[in-house]
Amino acid sequence: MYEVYPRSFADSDGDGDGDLEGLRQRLPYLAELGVDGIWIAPWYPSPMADGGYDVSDFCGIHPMFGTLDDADAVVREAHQLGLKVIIDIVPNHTSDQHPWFQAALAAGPGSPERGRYLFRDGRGESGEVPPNNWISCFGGHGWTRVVEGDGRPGQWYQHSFASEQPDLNWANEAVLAAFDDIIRFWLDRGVDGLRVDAAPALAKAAGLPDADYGGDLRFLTLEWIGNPHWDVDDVHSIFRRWRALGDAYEGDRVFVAEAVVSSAERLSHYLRSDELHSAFNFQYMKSAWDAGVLRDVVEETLAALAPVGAPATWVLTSHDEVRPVTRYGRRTTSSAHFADGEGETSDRALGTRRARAAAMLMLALPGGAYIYQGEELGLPQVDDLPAIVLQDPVFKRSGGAVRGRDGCRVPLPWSGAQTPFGFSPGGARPWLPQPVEWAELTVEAESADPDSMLALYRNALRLRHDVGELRADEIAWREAPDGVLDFDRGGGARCVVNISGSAIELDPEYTVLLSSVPLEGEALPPDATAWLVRRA
Ligand code: TEU
Repeated sequence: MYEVYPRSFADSDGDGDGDLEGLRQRLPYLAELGVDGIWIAPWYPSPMADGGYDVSDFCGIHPMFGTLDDADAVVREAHQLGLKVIIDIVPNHTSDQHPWFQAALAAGPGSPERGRYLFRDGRGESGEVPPNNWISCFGGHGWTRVVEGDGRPGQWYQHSFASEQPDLNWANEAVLAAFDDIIRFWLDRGVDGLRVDAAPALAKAAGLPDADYGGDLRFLTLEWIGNPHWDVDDVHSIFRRWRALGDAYEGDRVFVAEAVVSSAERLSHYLRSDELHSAFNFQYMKSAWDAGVLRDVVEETLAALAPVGAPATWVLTSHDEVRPVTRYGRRTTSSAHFADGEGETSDRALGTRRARAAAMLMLALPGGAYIYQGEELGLPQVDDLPAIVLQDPVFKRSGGAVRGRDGCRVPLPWSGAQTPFGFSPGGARPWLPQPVEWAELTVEAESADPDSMLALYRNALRLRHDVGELRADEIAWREAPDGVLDFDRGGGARCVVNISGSAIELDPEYTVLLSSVPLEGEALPPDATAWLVRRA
């Protein structure tokens, strides 16, 4: 699957923002790349306080992106090209500009309108202290106080993310019923599935008790156990309801959870046979470039998902993460938090080399894989965007201490030697500036270079289709030196990843199908991966 971040994919009308017509025109590129489908990040009307994850109408299309007709055309033409289409649904919160929230502000305390959200009176003498100690993912506390109709400070509302993203109250049947209709609206239009944003956030512990963050006031959901606003067990009844709703449709309709939780075992709960179908593997995505760590995550993932019969997914990055060629070239190669590794210098050549090896590892594992737009071009994180163009609420809410995620959202370079590199027609200025060095990283330039990252992704995806063993369910580990991953796939195929400091000899009984670096003789150098097949 290929993640499309529509604002940065392709701009057809020259306003510097990507749009659905731009996406439609470029669908053949994705079919040719060899992916089976696309996941489109939010395309809804939105004030863009959080890159479109602040939705003001769940059944519309942002005018920046086009119209519902344009969305239908994307789905129709994707299907004609054999691509599935999954769209993002953002059920945890709305925009503060959503009519529901505006009605809640107007209606006042105790109203059914406020009951759609988590409004509470404050503590302290005049309600000036937030109702509890919950924090926001983007920094600061997770409550904002409103001004009531009489002009006085009044109740507080809870938000797991920015203050422009009030959390919905999923204990309220009216919210459940409204989302049933929203999900049907899109399934009726023919989308193949929904990616469920921030799935573990939906349910909150009854009574909204204080959380114990153990002194670390960061949103470290990978580590949270027993948190009252994340991965609360009540969340599962919502997904059982959705599964029943999706199963009533003809064809294969899937739900994909975005669920950053504390273990593969906790994740497996979302993937029980009557809940969601698959989930992004954040344990894997956030792992350091380290053979032992990666092997442990692969084994834990497969062991945890087997009992629920769910397929694994493997993913290196997304619109929220530091781009792999930058991350793997830093000293800190893990990414538990947005800020991890920020400010460290990155060795681009080393990072690119490792990202190539990592891509081949990911694509050799049993299950699905997600590629984020630009990953296939080896784009680096743009970590020197001027502060004036930064839009991520992380930047603002951290008082500028954390730059945030804009650096992985810079518009794609398609062709030509000058910005906007074919992203926009007529030389328009893209909404985030592209580095001039991206002339070497355009689709056009990389298509002409057999050693490019794009060529590697195309070759790897083609082999995944053509060599059935690479798609087998089984994986069998072989004894390997420290720092080396070596496993069989489906009998005849084999993947070797060298994360040790020195070259290793490859088994002469095998021949190389694909390697992440050119090989000299029978040796696999450090930070490289080879796919092998047994000699006839
Ligand atoms: O991200 C939510 C989410 O769970 C992650 O931000 C997670 O908390 C983080 O990776 C911690 O490791 C989703 C979207 O992907 C993101 O772009 C939105 O900003 C966010 O939801 C709010 O809708």
